[in-house]
Amino acid sequence: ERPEIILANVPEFKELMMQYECAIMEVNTKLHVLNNEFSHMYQRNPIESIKTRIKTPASILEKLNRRNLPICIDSLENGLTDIAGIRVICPFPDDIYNVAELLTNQDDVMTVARKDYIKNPKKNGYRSLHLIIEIPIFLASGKKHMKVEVQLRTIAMDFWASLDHKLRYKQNLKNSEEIALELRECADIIAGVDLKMQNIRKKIQ
Ligand code: 0O2
Repeated sequence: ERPEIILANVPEFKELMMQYECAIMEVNTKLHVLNNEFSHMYQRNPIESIKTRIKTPASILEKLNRRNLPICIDSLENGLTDIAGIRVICPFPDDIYNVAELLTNQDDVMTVARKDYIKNPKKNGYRSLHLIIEIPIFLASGKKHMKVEVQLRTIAMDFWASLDHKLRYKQNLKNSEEIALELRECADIIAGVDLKMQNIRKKIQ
């Protein structure tokens, strides 16, 4: 049998994945609460949509291997920080920072790491705000702290990232250098449009 299928059937692994699912539910609820309150106060939503995912066993094994980490529960709880992932898509750049601040200021949320690829975009043009947060979940056996990766980006940044993602899975393209350059140009244009749209919103308000 394939290694990822063996891993997927280990009881301790299944239990941990269930706990990561619970952690995602907690963060998802926090984000929905913030969105509801904000829209009640300002008649617009700072969150356009939320996507959640649990990393697949195959992807977990690939990352453990790439990072030379042993296949054990400790690696899955502390070595990898993106097993539970939430992507928050916001209409405007300032929404990203507002939502991130309101989330990380909550007293049961601890920020483990923060990477601002909006202020410091990646060389290829990738932009998003990445947070690793730790939140408690309450199980029959007691309280457990779980790490969740939260990626916040605008609708436009998400549009760019989805095309970039497709390119990365087609590495054997003949003209990939040229495509990468064009994508980089698009990323910069998109960043400009995001700010322009935000300024228009401010003028309308
Ligand atoms: P998936 O399918 O989303 O799980 P890593 O690169 O993962 O070894 P680290 O420090 O976790 O190391 O990286 P980082 O940059 O903080 O976050 C990685 C995740 O951010 C990726 O997850 C993507 O979701 C996203 N990301 C980072 N850089 C890019 C990029 O250049 N283009 C796109 N489209 N997405 C990016 P995974 O694990 O790659 O995939």
